[in-house]
Amino acid sequence: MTPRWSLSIVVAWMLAMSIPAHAATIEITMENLVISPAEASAKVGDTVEWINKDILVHTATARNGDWDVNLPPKKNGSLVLKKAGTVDYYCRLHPNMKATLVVET
Ligand SMILES: [Cu+2]
Repeated sequence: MTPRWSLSIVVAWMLAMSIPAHAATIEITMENLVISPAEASAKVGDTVEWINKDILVHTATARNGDWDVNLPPKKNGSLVLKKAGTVDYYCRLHPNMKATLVVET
């Protein structure tokens, strides 16, 4: 392996690693009226994708009013996180469905 070839591998690896580090997608499942995981952590710029596996409509509604994502039956909904903080959210239609999202800078 020539030094030049190995350098290009390192550069390619760094590029590949830097993309998910800046914008990950966090998947959160809603199934049988339960949000899982109940506590998820993410960073500003990440996308949160809720996956509704139920045949009911759910929402992911932030208690602080920052966001309100509608999740039709068997559909996904996503959101790009814009600010840091701990956000408690719930389903407006099934208030027992509660979870927390910890967003770091
Ligand atoms: Cu619901």
